[in-house]
Amino acid sequence: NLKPLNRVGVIGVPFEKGQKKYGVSIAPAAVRAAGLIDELKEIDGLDVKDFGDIETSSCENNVNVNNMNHLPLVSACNKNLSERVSHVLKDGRIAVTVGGDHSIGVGTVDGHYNVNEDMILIWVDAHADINTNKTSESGSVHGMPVALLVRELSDYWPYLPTMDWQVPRFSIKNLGYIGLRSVDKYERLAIEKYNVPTFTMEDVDLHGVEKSITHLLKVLDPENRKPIHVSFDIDSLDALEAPSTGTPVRGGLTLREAIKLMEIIHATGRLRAIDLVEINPAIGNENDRKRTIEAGLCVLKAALGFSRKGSPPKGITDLPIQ
Ligand code: NNH
Ligand code: MN
Ligand code: MN
Ligand code: MN
Repeated sequence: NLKPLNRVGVIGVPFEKGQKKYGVSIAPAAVRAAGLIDELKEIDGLDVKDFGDIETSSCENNVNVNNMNHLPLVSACNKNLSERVSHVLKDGRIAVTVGGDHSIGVGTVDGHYNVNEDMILIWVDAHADINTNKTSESGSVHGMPVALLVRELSDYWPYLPTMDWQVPRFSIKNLGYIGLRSVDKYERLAIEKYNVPTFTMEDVDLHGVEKSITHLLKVLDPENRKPIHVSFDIDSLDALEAPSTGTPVRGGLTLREAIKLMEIIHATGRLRAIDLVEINPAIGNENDRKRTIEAGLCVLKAALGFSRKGSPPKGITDLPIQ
């Protein structure tokens, strides 16, 4: 049985070739500079270890095979990332991955699945990221990670050069969505075909974020025993809360809703991996940048046990006497 873990391992992924805009690759440095490690260390009882950044191949490779931009670079980065995530998990830590665009979800989920096939995946995003190369209108791999990961869709892909290391074994039955509000036509078809439990913003508005995530967890894991992987796209937040991202969408989660969502996930004691992706510090002004990074930090901290109630002084039971 899974017990709460109070150890985390942080991984940075300075990678942006899964989408077209400059800037997502500087997010790990920007989030670190904003105090990521120290703020996590301030969480009561949390043991934080920094596993550094993933090597990302910088060779300019503009090939666009099969409507998948920079596939060899995406593949190489994710192969390294998958191994690093597995390593962190085997070290008995929650894998905290700061991207990078969302194509890196391929590596984080692959690395998690390789250590624990029981894992369930909560994809928190404005988008469903379940396009294949045939259905994608952008050719950007950050819109395809879920389709690459799930075994049920493997027949819908051609042979993908450089991707032999990644065997899609994760079942779509263990996937749930929350936050969606910009879903492409074939993505909607896939979600309905496989009956993926999905709380769009429409559903969150109807039921509230607490009931939404509680229901999702219940459906995916009625016995409360499976490790949880949360892949959090910053654009799940409303564009007002997180403006510095490549594809902002209005009408999203408030920061308070996202914090509540993460507090509920933390309370399960079963969170084992969390990705924070798509922060783009090169978009917007200083204020936008600061707001977006702060929002990301708040989300990670809530997921890892930061309490809005504060924490009492360690080993002390009374106020100091004069
Ligand atoms: N669905 C679009 C695509 O496939 C947009 C994806 N953009 C994202 N996903 N930011 O989270 O290109
Ligand atoms: Mn995404
Ligand atoms: Mn998105
Ligand atoms: Mn706790």
